[in-house]
Amino acid sequence: MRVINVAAAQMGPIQRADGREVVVKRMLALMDEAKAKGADLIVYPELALTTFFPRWYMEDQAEVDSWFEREMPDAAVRPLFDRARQHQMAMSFGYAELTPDGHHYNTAILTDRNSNIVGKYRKVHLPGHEEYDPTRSHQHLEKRYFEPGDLGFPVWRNLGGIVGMAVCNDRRWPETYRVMGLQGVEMVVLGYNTPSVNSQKNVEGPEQRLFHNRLSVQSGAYQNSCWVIAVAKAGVEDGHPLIGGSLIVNPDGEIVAEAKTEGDELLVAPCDLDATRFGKETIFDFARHRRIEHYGLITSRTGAIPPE
Ligand code: CDV
Repeated sequence: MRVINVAAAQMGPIQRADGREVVVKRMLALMDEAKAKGADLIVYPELALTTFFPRWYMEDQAEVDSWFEREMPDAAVRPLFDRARQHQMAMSFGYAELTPDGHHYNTAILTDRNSNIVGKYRKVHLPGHEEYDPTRSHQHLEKRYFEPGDLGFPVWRNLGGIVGMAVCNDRRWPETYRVMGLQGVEMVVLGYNTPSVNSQKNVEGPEQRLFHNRLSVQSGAYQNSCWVIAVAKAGVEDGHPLIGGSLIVNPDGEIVAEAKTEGDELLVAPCDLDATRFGKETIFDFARHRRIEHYGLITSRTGAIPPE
């Protein structure tokens, strides 16, 4: 057995006025609870340090940049790194990254037990739109504030296993998991901020959104025989509701833990990486069963083109 005790640290809402110090205090409380429960790895949501700012239409670039971190760790976040090292706990969390040469990404990092950053991922599948859209019930301006990630879907050796990352909307795309699956991924960690209602279809409410969350995460885990840890930022941020429903899913695609609230809530589960082997050696033994001669369209065509 190669067990990683994983803590999925769902976070309740962060209001626009909440400073990073307040948020980091909440993250530290979750980390201390995770330590008390024997966690080796703690996973926080997408954009864990701030409110989900892409819901706000902004034209002033200085205002936009105030939501981004220019270095990692910066002063506000350093206590998290210090506490994680003290606890000998690996961690992953999402944040808005502004690089020294001016690029903006929706980023997640992975650290080892000594708080060294061993992995960085930049969100590839950016949802939403670039300009203010009055037809939507709320704005989702990720395409305005972020560039698509430029790092692909790498995986890293950490905690005795092979770990990959994704961010929110990436979890809905089978390509996300498969590219990591082809590198032998054993655990995918991801965070999300999913509005409880579809901004373009108001009958798609929280129940259906939670269903799509489970469907995406469970199928990604099963079809690549890996653990998936999916962690929400949830609850009502300045009047805008986000679903909870954080999940720990095993390599059979079964849910082993699921959040019950829309607040700060910790799920802890022992995840045996050797449990990934059966699927990887049988029905999803890629080397024996995949037929890449038929998959060319996946990388040569972006949008669907129906026959004449
Ligand atoms: N933050 C996200 O990527 N949210 C999307 C919403 C817009 C659908 C998601 O996939 O949950």
